[in-house]
Amino acid sequence: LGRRTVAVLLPEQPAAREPTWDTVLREADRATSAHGGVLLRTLDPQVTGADPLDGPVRGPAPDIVLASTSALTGSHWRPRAASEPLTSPLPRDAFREVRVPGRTIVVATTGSGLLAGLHHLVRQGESVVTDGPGAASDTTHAPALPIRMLDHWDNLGPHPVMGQVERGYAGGSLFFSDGAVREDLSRVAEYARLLGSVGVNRVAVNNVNVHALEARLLTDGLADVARLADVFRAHGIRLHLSVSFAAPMLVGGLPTADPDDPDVRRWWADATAKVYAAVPDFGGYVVKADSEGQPGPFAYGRDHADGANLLARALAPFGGTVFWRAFVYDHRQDWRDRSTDRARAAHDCFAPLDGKFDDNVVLQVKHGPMDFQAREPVSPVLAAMPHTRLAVELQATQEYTGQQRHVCHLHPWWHEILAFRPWGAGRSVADVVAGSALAPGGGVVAVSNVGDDPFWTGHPLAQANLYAFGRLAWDPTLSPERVLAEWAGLAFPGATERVRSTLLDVLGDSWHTYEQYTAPLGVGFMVRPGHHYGPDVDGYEYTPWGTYHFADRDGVGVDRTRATGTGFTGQYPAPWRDVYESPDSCPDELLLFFHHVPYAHVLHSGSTVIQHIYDSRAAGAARVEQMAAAWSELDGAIPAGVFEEVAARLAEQVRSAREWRDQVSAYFFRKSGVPDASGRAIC
Ligand code: GCW
Repeated sequence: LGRRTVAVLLPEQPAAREPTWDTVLREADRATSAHGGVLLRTLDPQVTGADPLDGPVRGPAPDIVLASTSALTGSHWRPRAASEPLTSPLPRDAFREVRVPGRTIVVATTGSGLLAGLHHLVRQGESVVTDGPGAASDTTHAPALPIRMLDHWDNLGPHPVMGQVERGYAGGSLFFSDGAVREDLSRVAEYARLLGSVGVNRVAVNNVNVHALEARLLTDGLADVARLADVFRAHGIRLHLSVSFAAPMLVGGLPTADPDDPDVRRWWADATAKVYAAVPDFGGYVVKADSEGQPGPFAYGRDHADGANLLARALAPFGGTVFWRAFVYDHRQDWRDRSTDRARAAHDCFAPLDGKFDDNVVLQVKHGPMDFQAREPVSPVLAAMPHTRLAVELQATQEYTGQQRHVCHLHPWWHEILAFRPWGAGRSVADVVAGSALAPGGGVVAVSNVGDDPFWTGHPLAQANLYAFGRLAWDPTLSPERVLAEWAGLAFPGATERVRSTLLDVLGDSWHTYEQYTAPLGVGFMVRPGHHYGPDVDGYEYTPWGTYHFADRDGVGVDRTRATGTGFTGQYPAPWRDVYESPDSCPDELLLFFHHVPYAHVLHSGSTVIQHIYDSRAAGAARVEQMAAAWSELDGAIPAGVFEEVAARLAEQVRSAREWRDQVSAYFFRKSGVPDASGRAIC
């Protein structure tokens, strides 16, 4: 907030005070005193006059006022720009920004609303207070999505196969070390602050693959979980745990985890009551059930509504929520079986259960029907369950998008997903997860890309994905360009125009570039099995994972049509069921997701499939070389540590993109025998 004078007016009664009020004071102090500003604080404004600032707050007239609506009770203060009294209550997390020439006032009813307002002001930099006749305005800001959540896939200690953070590319866990919650949570406090500043309001701290040790967080670990919850609470964030569906057996010693068993129900009710005794505002559970080896209700002949409602009923008396993941498929498929289609699995399992979930169940649906590939269609589950609270799950951790060694800015992709209209016109995915009259919204969840790395995200530029996630969860309509420019300004304060434009250049289109050198036309999974880094076109082709491209000498792609394929297109409502059904109308970028076509098939772009494979690989790798060259120009213009870290990772991205180009091109040349029409040499 620079050299401004800031007044903070908060309620006087301790009962009405939330922990976030103190954070507002601390943050306002941080944003002013460090920059030569002045903070006028009062917890007892004793508002009587027309302008409370003429009364209790002594000192220079404030440029900025942050006030809770309750602290202004009794005040008749109403700046000319204000369309209604400043005391009018606002919804949770919302704030009002009233500007008059020379003064900006933010009011909110809750601490988290006021905190959001404060961060909003900080983001505006110099223009936080404006003069002149055009400076009067009154705007209410409220998050579009009620739930803005990050899931961590952190284990308590190193896991023999996955490491401490499953699919983590930013070091170890921020929360856990040596099998327990860290003693020193000061970095977690910085993390909570960071998340609060971008509007994240829930966090799940442990992996959805719940191993034996982590299953005990729910019981033996509660005192430590409570310490973590305290840290997040101060920034308006509720804590969640991932739990094992078999917890009654694993930690409770019962012979079964059957949702219909009264002892099982009692066990969950008791365990949950103890969680709330330790963490009164606990958010709830996250559950991966019957998926990739995790236990679930299928073992007892029950469905996923039975499973989810079991936990929901334990949480309901305390206001908790179950985030039940829809990522359920057969990971032991026979690759010879061409009729089973993994893309169908979530819809087949969940769509028939619409309307059967309790009100405090959120069904958490991965954005695509497969698994966070660089390109997939939007999951049809998001259009199939109008009576169910739905959340869309994104993956900030770059499992299939370069593992934070590659620059891959995901906001344009996420923006496209949230703006997708499953019925062609009308509601978008963002609207679906915001809720309707039939079911409240479940919001948006991202798998976190953060660890104990000094840059938080391994690749320093991957911070932009974390930032974008928070901002798009607050307002999915924000343009990726605008948010990226905002991030660049905040992450590199005082940067020159040249630095900023290079950042935008390197990051802006990097998802498309990544798609170009890796995954042509909607084919996914051409990665090294297990760790998923680098190319291996047939790596998953003859495995049980259901992730095939079916390339042969004549063509490539998966026939998911109703006419001749797996029928997956039929899971979409019109018009998409028909758009995807025909190769004539299917968008190029998804062609091979929905169709098996000959290499000579001509795309809408005018190119053939095989020539597109060659051209886009070459273009993608060449673009990465340009990105690295652009970055090298920043030597000396930004902090050396960041410059060098990014330069080293870009060198690896150049190497890896060439490897992708050459392996994928060679593979399809050898399969098809069709030479590259542009004359490029292919091995
Ligand atoms: O993409 C797969 C990952 C698994 C992950 C799983 C999931 C946590 O490879 O590592 O497990 O998705 O989302 O549950």
